[in-house]
Formats: sequence, C-alpha cells, structure tokens
Amino acid sequence: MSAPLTRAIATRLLAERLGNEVVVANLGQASFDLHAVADRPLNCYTFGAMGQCSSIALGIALARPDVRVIALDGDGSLLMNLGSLCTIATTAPPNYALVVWDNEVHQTTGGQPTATAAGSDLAAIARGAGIEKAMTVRGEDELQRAYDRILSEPGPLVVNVKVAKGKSESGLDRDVIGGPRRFIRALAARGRQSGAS
Ligand SMILES: Cc1ncc(C[n+]2csc(CCOP(=O)(O)OP(=O)(O)O)c2C)c(N)n1
Ligand SMILES: [Mg+2]
Repeated sequence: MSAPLTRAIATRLLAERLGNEVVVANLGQASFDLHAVADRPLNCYTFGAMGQCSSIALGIALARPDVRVIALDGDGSLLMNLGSLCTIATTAPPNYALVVWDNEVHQTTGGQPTATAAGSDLAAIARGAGIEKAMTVRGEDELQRAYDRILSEPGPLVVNVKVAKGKSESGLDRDVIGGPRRFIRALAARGRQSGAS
C-alpha cells in the first residue's frame, strides 16, 4: 500500500486548482497548511471556534449562492458538530463542499485519538444525515477525482480524506481582526454572478 497522503500535499493539490472559490479552513492545522501553501484573500481562516468550520462555510454558501464554497474541516472538529451534517443536508446548497482532513487525531492539541480512529465513518454519517454525495478518499488519484467533482458538480458534497498524522510545518498569526476583514472585503468585491463558478 502506498504511503498515506499528507494534509499539506492534499491542500496543495486543491490550491493548484482553485479559481474564485471561497475556502474556509478549520482552526489549527488546516488553516496553517492552507496559509502556507496558498494564502489568498478568499481564504477564510478560523480561530478558536472548534466545530464551527462547516457551519461558517455553510452560512457563506447560503448567503452567496453565486460563489462556490469549500470547507476544510478536521475530523475531531466535525465530530463536535455532527448536527451540521443534518443542516447541510436540509439546506442542500449546490455551491457547498465539505472536505475533512481525517487524521484520526486531535493533532492541534497533541494528537489525542478521535472516534474515527475507532472506526467511526464520517462519510457514512454524512450519508445517514441525508447527503448523497459523501465519500472517503485515500491517495492522490482518488483525491483528484473528488476535487474534479467538487469543482464541477452541484453539491452538497462531503469528501472525507484519510491523511497521515503530523503537524503542519507552518503557523499562522492569530490576526482575528485583520484576517476576517481581508476575507470579507474580498468576498464583497467578488461581484454577484448568476451561478456558482
Ligand atoms: C470548544 C473547543 N474545545 C476544544 C478546543 C481545543 N482544540 C483546538 S483544535 C483541537 C483539535 C482539533 O482536532 P481536528 O478537528 O481533528 O483537527 P486537527 O488538529 O487534527 O487538524 C482542540 C481540541 C477548542 N478550540 N474549542
Ligand atoms: Mg484531526
């Protein structure tokens, strides 16, 4: 079996394909890696609010149906807010995709195992919540096919990505005012169009 994907590589593979999509990143590792490989004004980094990444991205997707929104969540964080999957299924925004970096640990706080280490299957839980397009991917080829779908198909999609354990090699200034302000301005400047692109 080939070595598991790293979160940094999976993030870079997405970043290489981004256009005008909004990307909302989970607190900690997901934001550190996204900032390191592809800092851009349409990235929304989150701080402190464990569990809220999928919901913040959902709110943006519902408010701006003309913009494709991709959330980069963590397994531990999504497990803290599983009801979010039901709200995603109920509201079903076609411009929404949830990617989960499933490293089976709370990496940011020291690597405590999450329920996915014991077999909980976030893609199956998402399907149970009513999201039909929910899958688990391993390896670069499967991941690229999932990105094809995220960037072209109507959502909502949930893509649970099995990634290796390990800390990001980068950090991120905790600029809780300037970061969101830059994002809000960039999103406002992205004029409204007739459909998600
Ligand atoms: C409500 C709440 N509880 C706990 C924390 C501390 N905390 C920050 S990140 C984190 C772990 C996140 O785990 P996961 O979503 O799997 O992301 P990873 O660190 O593995 O990338 C924890 C417990 C917090 N910020 N907020
Ligand atoms: Mg994790």
